[in-house]
Amino acid sequence: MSLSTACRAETHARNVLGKTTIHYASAIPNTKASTETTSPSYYWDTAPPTPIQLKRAERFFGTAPPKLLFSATNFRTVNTSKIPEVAFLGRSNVGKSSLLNALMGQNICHVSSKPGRTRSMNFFAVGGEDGFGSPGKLAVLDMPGYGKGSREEWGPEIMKYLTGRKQLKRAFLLVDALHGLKHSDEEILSLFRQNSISHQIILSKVDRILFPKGNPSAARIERNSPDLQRICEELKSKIQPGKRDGPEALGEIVTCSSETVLSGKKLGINKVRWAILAAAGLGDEKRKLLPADLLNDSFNHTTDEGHDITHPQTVDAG
Ligand SMILES: Nc1nc2c(ncn2[C@@H]2O[C@H](COP(=O)(O)OP(=O)(O)OP(=O)(O)O)[C@@H](O)[C@H]2O)c(=O)[nH]1
Ligand SMILES: [Mg+2]
Repeated sequence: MSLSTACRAETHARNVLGKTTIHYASAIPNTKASTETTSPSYYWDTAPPTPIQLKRAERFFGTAPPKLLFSATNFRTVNTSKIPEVAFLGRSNVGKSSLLNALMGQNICHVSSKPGRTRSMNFFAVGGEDGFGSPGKLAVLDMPGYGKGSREEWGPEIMKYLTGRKQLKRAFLLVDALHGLKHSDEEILSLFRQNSISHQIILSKVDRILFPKGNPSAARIERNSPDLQRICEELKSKIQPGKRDGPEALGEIVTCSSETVLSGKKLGINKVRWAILAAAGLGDEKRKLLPADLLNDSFNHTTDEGHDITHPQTVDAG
């Protein structure tokens, strides 16, 4: 994608859906300040993250290796914790554990092509020590999926967690880009609204839309983005059906692929990272990025084998 095309997509492309203006945040241009090529995400209640915010989010997750805090098979056995939490939910096989691995830069969650692989709620601390005894400033939570291959009794346990957990800042609901929203997703969306649980949609496995055949490339993103845009537009009315039964999903749909690397980064992962920080109230961290950080990508090195964050010895203070 040319710089001018990307800038145009980033700053000008807006689609008016009903009374809402959607900011179509497409590939971030390949400038020295940001080398990230990413899939288009959709922001109509919020502003798309800036390159600096994306870098900050990447840096937050790269500060220290993730740490498994605990696993629980029912809500009663969930440990107490003081740090903010975000949870990843969705149908089995939608890509929750893969996304968490991509976010944390380590293959720490179990991934399988067989639905129902994750069988407990797994809490991971990220962002480095909080200074009050916790190994992380934030906990991210991998949940068992619902639907095919899942255990019947998970539904009530997940709901107990969602409604009873004070420090839960947001539930991220993954929707498979190819399969779209299913009845079970609509049911959980309705429960989110009825129980006033803050939630937003992540569109997973977008490589299947953007690169149905052939290798990932910025040109293919540009060519196939209208398909992705159409999927998001259709989702919008379903996730924001009006406030009749409670607060709707946040008006942003972040799209990602945990298995596609472009320009050395997995597609859309920094945008998901930023959405997490924003949800947890950690987005306004005062720590400054030095100009060198924006030019030097060395702390987030990706190999063909996967996303691999090397943790810097020092984090700039201030
Ligand atoms: N094409 C593609 N496949 C993916 C992507 N993310 C995950 N997968 C594949 O989807 C399958 C399921 O991935 P998981 O991460 O285990 O899914 P899950 O939602 O955690 O599944 P459960 O734990 O069973 O609920 C695996 O075969 C992954 O390799 C993606 O971005 N693109
Ligand atoms: Mg899983």
